[in-house]
Amino acid sequence: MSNETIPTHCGFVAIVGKPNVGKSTLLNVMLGVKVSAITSRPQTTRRGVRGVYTEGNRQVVFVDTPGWHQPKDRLGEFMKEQIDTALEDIDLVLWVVDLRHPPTPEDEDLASRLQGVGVPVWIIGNKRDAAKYPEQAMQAYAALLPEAQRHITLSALKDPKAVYRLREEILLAMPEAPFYYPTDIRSDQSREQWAAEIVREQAMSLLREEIPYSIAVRVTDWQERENGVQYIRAELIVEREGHKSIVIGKGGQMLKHIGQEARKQLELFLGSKVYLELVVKVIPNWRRDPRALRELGYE
Ligand SMILES: Nc1nc2c(ncn2[C@@H]2O[C@H](COP(=O)(O)OP(=O)(O)OP(=O)(O)O)[C@@H](O)[C@H]2O)c(=O)[nH]1
Ligand SMILES: [Mg+2]
Repeated sequence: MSNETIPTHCGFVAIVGKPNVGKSTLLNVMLGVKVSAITSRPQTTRRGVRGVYTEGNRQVVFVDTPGWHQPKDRLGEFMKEQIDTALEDIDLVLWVVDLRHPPTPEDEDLASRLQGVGVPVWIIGNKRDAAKYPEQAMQAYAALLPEAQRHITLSALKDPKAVYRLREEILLAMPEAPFYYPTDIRSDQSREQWAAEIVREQAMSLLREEIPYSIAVRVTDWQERENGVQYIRAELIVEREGHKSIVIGKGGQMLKHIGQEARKQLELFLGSKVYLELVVKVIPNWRRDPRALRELGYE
């Protein structure tokens, strides 16, 4: 009959919320691959990470963001800017909240930021599996943002089917527009950035106290060797000599452990053997040093 093509739908969706509520977990489940680092510690995500999901003639570009918090240093300011950037030119906001706890002043602060955002906001009440009073908690969050269009409670960790249902509704809400990314793209990160995040995730999980926050990771070499082994060299950057010896650990045990765990993850996702070389370097007070932040990709 006619050679009309089916129109495509595509949009940007920002995932925002306080630290540790499960934003990155939600994104990874939605995509079916690990795009964003997850740890049990708040402030894991440091930069806006785009995850792309395409199904048929519809595409969603999700932007995972750092947790909403009061910045204490230049890195914190960078993280806050990443949230502002993610809220520009978007079609939908997912405000993720933790149903285990009632709202705090930070939620009020974020809610008032979202009031003027000009696009629909859906409140996603996460960690339903571990919440005693999920309905009451959701009501309290909803009261902070009466204009929110939808209130959805789920468990990103324990109930992937609920996440897929949410993904379906998001796909349907996308406006008519050309695809922003090719259909085989899952993330805007380079493979080096992604691998660095995997290493940082393991370092953050295994180290204690303030050390997780003073670590940055960069991949400085990546080669495919003749036998199919991926050789990856990564630097763990710390702020002080004292931190360096903690990251290396007694007899090198800590660094070895971080390397083993990160290698497992990398091999799982790359589907090939990985030789991971880790070195620890000191850049004094890098979180406050604009040049160092730039070098580490936090600019
Ligand atoms: N019980 C429970 N835990 C969850 C759920 N979703 C995420 N978590 C856990 O919550 C912790 C934080 O998850 P993340 O996905 O890193 O949270 P985030 O909001 O991205 O955190 P930041 O990047 O620090 O802002 C991890 O230990 C997750 O395993 C859930 O549905 N139920
Ligand atoms: Mg995160």
